[in-house]
Order: sequence, then C-alpha cells, then structure tokens
Amino acid sequence: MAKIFEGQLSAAGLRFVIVVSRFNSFITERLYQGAMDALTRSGADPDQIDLIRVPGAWEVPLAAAEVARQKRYDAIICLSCVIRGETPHFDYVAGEAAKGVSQVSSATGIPVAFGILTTNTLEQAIDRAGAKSGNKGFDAAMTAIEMANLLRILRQAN
Ligand code: INI
Repeated sequence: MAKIFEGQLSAAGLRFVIVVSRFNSFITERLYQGAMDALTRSGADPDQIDLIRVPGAWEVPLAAAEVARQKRYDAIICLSCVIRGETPHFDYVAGEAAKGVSQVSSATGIPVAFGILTTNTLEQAIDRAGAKSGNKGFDAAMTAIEMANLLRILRQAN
C-alpha cells in the first residue's frame, strides 16, 4: 500500500524563530501576536520561540538565511508587510523578499513559512492581521509547525 506522509499540528518539543520586520509595525506586531498564539496554543514552549527584529521585508531573507545555516531551529517564520505605493518600489521589495525566503528554505532544508503580506492598501493588510481575513501570522506559524513535523517524518523514513 502507498505510504502517506503528513505533518502533525503539535508544536511540543520544536524550536522556532520568528523574523519580524519593523516597517509597518502596526501590522507586523499583530502578525507576531498571531504567530505566538498559534505556536503556544499548539504546545510550543515559549522559551523555545526566539524573535529576530529586522528593519524591513528586504532584510528578512538575510536574517533567515543566517539562522537557517546554524540549524538551531526546526522552522523559521517570516513576518512582514509590504504595502503598494505610488512607485515600483513595492515590486522590488515584495519580489525580492518572497524570492529570498523561498531560497533559504530550498538551500538549507529548514522550513521557512512565508508570512509576508503584500497588499494594495493598508485596509487589506489590517484585514489579514487579525480582522476580516484572519491573521496570516497565525496561519504562517501553523504551516511552520506542520512542515517541521513533516520533515522530521521524511528524514526518519530514510
Ligand atoms: N519594507 C517593508 O517591510 N514594507 C514596505 O512596504 C516597504 N516599502 O514600502 O518601502 C519596505 N521598505 C523598506 C525595505 O524593506 C528596506 O528595509 C529598506 O529598503 C532598506 O534596505
């Protein structure tokens, strides 16, 4: 019979680091609260959840890459908020942040959850940071838990 591999949603015994950018902190602090809520309610030990603050979304991949190389965490959760303005700046910051976070994960084998909001308006960001559309920090943390458990299973299967 075919094997099915699926990560559980228990965070007990896992170590996490959350990378949060200060830019648009009104939003990113809410994403951080959402991520902490998901991790602790899923059984993570608060002492096993570290926090790294960076200036903006652009700096997130570098910080994530550094800690990923150290292999001290089971998963990394990246939280930022990029809001479209009048110039193409948004596209550069959002695009490079997304590409960079994805590369950290594939280059190191550490799950990196993408909790970087890219919205057209502040209202859309608020909706995704604890209002109408939930909290994307919470969602990213749940994804990190599942992927950390899945990778453990996949590594043991060998
Ligand atoms: N950083 C963000 O996290 N969100 C933004 O919306 C944003 N905008 O719009 O400019 C932003 N810019 C700063 C950038 O991330 C770097 O910190 C900065 O360019 C210095 O390297």
